[in-house]
Formats: sequence, structure tokens, C-alpha cells
Amino acid sequence: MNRIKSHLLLYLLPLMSIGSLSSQSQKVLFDHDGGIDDLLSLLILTQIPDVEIVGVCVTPADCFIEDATESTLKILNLTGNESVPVAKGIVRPVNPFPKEWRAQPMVVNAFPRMLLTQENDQQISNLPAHAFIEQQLDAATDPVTVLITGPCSNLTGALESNPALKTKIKEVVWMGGAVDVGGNVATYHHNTSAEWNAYWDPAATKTLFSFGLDIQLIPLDVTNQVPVNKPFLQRLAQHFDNPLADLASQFWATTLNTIPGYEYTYFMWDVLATSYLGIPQAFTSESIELAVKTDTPEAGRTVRSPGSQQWIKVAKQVDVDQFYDYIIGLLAK
Ligand code: AGV
Ligand code: CA
Repeated sequence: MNRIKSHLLLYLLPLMSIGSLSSQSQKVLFDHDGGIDDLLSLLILTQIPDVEIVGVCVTPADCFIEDATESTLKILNLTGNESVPVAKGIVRPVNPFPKEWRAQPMVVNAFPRMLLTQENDQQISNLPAHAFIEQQLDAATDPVTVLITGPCSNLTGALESNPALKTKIKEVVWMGGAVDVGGNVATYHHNTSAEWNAYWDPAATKTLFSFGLDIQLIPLDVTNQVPVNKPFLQRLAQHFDNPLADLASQFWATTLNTIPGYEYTYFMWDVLATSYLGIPQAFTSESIELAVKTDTPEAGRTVRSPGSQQWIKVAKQVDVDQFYDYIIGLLAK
């Protein structure tokens, strides 16, 4: 009898530890805006161990919503996530992205693997993204990590509507802002001090910082350290027999013709922010009191502002090798 019991225990132990791991899994609400690296971020997020994606929002910022929703549903389908709900954003931009950038995701939907993958429209929530976030936070029993790789208008809208929901948020990880480096907004009526996600809706950025949330910013200060480069693509290409690595390689290949005049390099902006969920130890951050400018010519600028009491964790450095290795490891496993 005892022998049987101990055998049973041996058999059950691994299952029990899996069970306790999954209850410790990070619940993640992901709000992206359909750029190539946003879609790559979704692909990568699905591969991070112990992450449970509780919903995906698509903000019509660096994309056209139809294309980006299609890509989102297909990526979720390809990775076995057909039950994750998807919500479309309807917040309008104050400063829209250039249309040439917004059209980039159209290309990826024409890749053979994407054309051959079904999308499940049943996954689409009947709520617009800001209301969906409100609903998801309201229903959450565990703290939720909100990962944002586009403008933050949906989360700001949700918390404006119901400020008490901020207690449901463990942490906001946001690719946005530029603190001690120049921005990437190069357009009329701007002095290039802002980053695009913060500039798209400067007032929403300002409000987000005022809620007193635990915000981990992944600004240009740190994303500038991780360009999409040929050595990385060559390493990933070695794994072309792995469908996910192959697809990701093709996504990244479309970014090499980044439009001169803005910047010549496509960075792993959003992918870096996403990796923070898996390898936070690779990042060095500084807690900084920030403020957000909302007026021309520096709308959307995130600036040091001692005394503002808006303490934000700002990532300043990343272990670049660890980051690239981590991404290859996730996509090629
Ligand atoms: O500012 C970086 C943000 C990231 O969320 N986006 C791209 C990433 O998804 C805007 C952006 C800046 N430069 C760009 C951008 C470019 N050259 N092409 C497309 N989008
Ligand atoms: Ca983005």
C-alpha cells in the first residue's frame, strides 16, 4: 500500500508543480498597434513561459485596423490561442501616424503561411478596446500586467471611466517616450523631442502618468540599443526549419527598407518591451519623476521633472546579448 502511495506521489508531484506554476502565471493584457514589431511581439508573447494572455487589443495607430486585426487573429490561431479575446480600439488620434507606416502590416497578411491560416472572428469582442480593458480588469481576480506597444489611450480611457480599477493592475509595461535621448517624431510643428506612441495622443500619455500606477517605461533610451540588424537575422535564419522562426524572419525582413527622413533603422522597440516580461533582470532602470508635454512644438515629450511626484521606472540599459539570445531561443525552441 505504502509503495503504491509513494509511486502515486512520484507520479503526481510533477503534475502538482505544473498546477502551481500555472496558478502563478502572469496574467497579461496586451494592447498593440499593429506595426511589424507589434505583430512580432504578439508572436513572441505567446512563446514566453508562464504568461497567460487574457486579451489582446488593437489600437488603430501604426496600422489600419482591418489588416492588424486580421494579422492578430491569424497569429493567435497559428500559436494555438484561438480562445484569447481580441478587441478593436476606436479612440481617434490627435496626431496620426504616416499612412506609409500604417500600410506596412498589409504585406505580412500576404505571406503564404498567413494566407493559409484561418482567422476566427468569434474571438472579436463586441466591446471597443477601452471598454474591453475596463471589463477585463473588473473581472480579474489576480493582478494583471498590461503590456502596451502602441499609444496608451485605451488604458487611459478605461481608468478615466473607472479609476478604482488601477488596483487590479500589477504593472504597466509601455514602449513609449524618450527621456534623455532625442525623440523620433520628425514632422511639422515638432522639434523631434517626442516618441511616436506618446505623441499620437499626448493628453492620454499625460493622464496615464497621473494615475500613480506602477509603470515600467521602455523608452527610446533603451530601444536605441537594439536595432534590427543582419547578424541577428542571420542567426535566426539558421532556424528556418522552425515555422515560427521562419515566419518571424520574414516579418523582420520587411522592416529593412525603413523610410529615410524619419530614421534609417528599424529598432526592436516593441519586442524589447515584450521581452521585459520574460527577462526583467536584463534591464537596468532608474526611477524618475517625469512630466508629459502636450503643446507644440514638444507635444508628447516625456521629460524629467523633479517635484512632479510622478515616479516612473525608466529602462535605461539592457544586456543586448542576453536580449537577442532570448528572442532567438523563444522563436527557435
Ligand atoms: O516609436 C516606436 C513605435 C513602436 O511601438 N512605432 C514603431 C514601433 O511599433 C512607431 C515608429 C517609429 N518609427 C517608425 C515607426 C518607423 N520607421 N516605421 C514604423 N513605425
Ligand atoms: Ca507599436
